[in-house]
Amino acid sequence: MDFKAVEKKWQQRWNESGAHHYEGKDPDRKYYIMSMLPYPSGSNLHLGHWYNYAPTDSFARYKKMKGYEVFQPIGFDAFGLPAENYAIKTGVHPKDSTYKNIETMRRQLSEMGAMFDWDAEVVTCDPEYYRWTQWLFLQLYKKGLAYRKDAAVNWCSSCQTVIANEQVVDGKCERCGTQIVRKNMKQWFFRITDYAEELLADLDKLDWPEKTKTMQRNWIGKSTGGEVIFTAEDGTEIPVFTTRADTLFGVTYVVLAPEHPLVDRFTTDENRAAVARYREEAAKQDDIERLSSTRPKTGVFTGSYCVNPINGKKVPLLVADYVLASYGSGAVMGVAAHDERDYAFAVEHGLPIERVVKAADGAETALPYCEYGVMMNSGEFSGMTSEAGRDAVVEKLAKLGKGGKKTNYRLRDWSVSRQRFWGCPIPIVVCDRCGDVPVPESELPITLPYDVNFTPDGKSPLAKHQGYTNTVCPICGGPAHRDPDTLDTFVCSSWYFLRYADSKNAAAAFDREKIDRMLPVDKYVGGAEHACMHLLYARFFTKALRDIGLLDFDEPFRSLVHQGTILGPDGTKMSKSRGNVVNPDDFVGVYGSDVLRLYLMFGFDYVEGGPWNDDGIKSMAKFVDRVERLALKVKNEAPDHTSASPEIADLDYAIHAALKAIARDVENFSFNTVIARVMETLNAIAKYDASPNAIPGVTRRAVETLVLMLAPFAPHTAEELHETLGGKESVFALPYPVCDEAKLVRDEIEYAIQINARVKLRVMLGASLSREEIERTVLALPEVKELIGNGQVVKVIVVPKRNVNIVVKP
Ligand code: ANZ
Ligand code: ZN
Repeated sequence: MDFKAVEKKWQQRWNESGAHHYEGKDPDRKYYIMSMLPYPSGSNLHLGHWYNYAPTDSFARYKKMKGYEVFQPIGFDAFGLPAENYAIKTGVHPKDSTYKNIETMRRQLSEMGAMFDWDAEVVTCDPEYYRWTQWLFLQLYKKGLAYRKDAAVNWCSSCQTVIANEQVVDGKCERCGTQIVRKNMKQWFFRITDYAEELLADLDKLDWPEKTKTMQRNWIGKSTGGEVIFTAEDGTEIPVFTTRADTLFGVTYVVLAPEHPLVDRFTTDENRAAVARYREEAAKQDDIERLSSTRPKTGVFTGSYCVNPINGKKVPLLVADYVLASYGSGAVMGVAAHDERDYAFAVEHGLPIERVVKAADGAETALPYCEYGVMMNSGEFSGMTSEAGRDAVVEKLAKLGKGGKKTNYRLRDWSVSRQRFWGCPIPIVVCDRCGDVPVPESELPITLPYDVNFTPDGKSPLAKHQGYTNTVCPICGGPAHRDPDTLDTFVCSSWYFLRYADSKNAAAAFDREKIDRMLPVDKYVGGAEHACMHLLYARFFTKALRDIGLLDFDEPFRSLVHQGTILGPDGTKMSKSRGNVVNPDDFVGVYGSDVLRLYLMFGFDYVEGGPWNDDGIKSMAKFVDRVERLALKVKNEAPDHTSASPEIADLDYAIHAALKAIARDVENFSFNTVIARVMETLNAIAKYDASPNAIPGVTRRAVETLVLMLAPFAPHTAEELHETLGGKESVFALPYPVCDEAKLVRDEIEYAIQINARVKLRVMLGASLSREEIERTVLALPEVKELIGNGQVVKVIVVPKRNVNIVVKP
């Protein structure tokens, strides 16, 4: 087959007939499937793109043949650092390189033959798109969900920008691997923490990989415990968060985080210099390092004391960096006997250690004793178990007005300001008199200027562009300046799946009725690395926009699949520096899109991925050839649906057993077993066709079914062969063949015949035969007689429906 001509022909026909355009005729049959949108990088589509999009497209095509109205959009995540960094290196403007790359990718994606609805395309750096990103920002602002504050943020010195907590991996920048430093800056945040509980609880509703849900649960990090209010000598209250209120009688000191706002107030003059020095040192450490259990526990005394509300005991107030400002209340009660870190700190600084919990079984335990046990030396609470005592202590504190129940989340608000050029401008004007003023909606979009010097120097490039920054205040008309930062590109991708459903809307971000009909997304496919970034942000956006009244569903992605990663042939991640990058074009050029698609599905477990190996791709091409040859052979035959024979029964059994397995495996994205079944079906048809009594019309109708079976996985080939066989409509207008259970009921069962426990041959035997009949029939078979030869049959063991073992003595 001239695959190049065939691919072109069908791609053209699909385009001309608008085959992939979603009409939305019957909302009950809508199926919204999408892959995470690509970033338009400089090079061609890489194997990872193919692996993400091609099998997903096959799933979409399968759903179409199952009668769904499938909506499969695509777009480009077009703002972002790589284009800007490329520009700094080469001088090519990010806008120019991005649009050029998009052009190339559009062409390559079309060549893949995926059924994308290009009418729905979104490009996040188009003003028609980011106009609405800005508008949504303003809606969040109005709702109090976007706010600006001076805060310690994560600074990447290589990317020269702030990044969000989610984008810090093991203390390093998610993009470039540079160690992150903390920096105080005025930044925009989205109040994702308002949704911590709902984001956590709704995970239970989602058909997502368990691992990803667990990662989000851990990231949200809910912790239930109590708040205890200590009181300083001057009456100032110091709340601390604890999960172990049962240890309250064992508190021997209280520690504030170095950044805690009360540190100054409690620091006495003689300690001021030491505390100041300590705080400066601590600012250089990142949170992960500060929490490390092996790190020495440094700290300093403030010179002040506070009082334990449960027993009136006076304990010293210290500052130490193992306490994080951003968690709980930024202060902890030091229980040296029962908390490992507190113990290490107390030992290092000579603080007292008081045991107040003992093992429930009375065992002698070493300190620190961190387990739950029985309370001791705890006044009225002595003798209670930790679990009961914890609650009782918190209850008593509540009565005293010195605390109560408290829940904490690890999740922090999402910092969204970026000090870079190639991003969505923030629609806020800063006025000396009026403060932060939102740009009136009628003035959107605030367009990104083209002529900007984006050489990084730690300041936002837009700040240097006078024409951009200088503006007038929308309220007082006085001189003002625009916020010079741009938005995190994850903001752009937090709502693109909404825009897809109404991408041409010039009057609104989207029409509520329309998206309520089309969303949530039924199947979302993309990389697992987005678990605690994009996938969390998109969930937050959906919930926030629901509360603003823009939509009416709670979750954006009903069902999620992560594709695996294809590694280089050497088993490591593909990278230019390792020289192990496999270019899909090399295979598309030689074998065509369908063969590469088939191979990607057959050669890997979709969610596992694995090292690339092109040994098998040739046999995939041969398989496609064999299907074609068979189709050509029978194309002039009339299909025969009526003849019957044992061979035909075998053939039908093979076809319908395959259909049954495919129906199950496709739903699980288990494409490798699906393709194996299609290949087995071809073998069964070829075997039938080679049998002496074969009827060409029977082969013909089996080949028709095979072409339908193959269609979602090799769409161009299937269209062509369907036409060869006389089909008038697109093969995708036909239903996917379904398993006829009746064809699987066989009155014969296959038995393995063993001689001395070794399988020698397999025979079909009537399902209704008794053990004796089976024994007699088997021993009478000429092949069996030959196997026994001169030996003596000692015993025959029949395992019904499975095997017959003949014990023979030579
Ligand atoms: C006293 C205590 C005694 C604690 C004990 C534990 C064991 P999770 O479960 O992660 O929420 N803590 C509270 N705020 C902190 C902060 N800002 N920085 C560092 N540590 C902080 O952990 C809650 C526990 O972490 C709290 O309970 C507190 O130590 C500590 F035998 O209070 B605990
Ligand atoms: Zn003003």
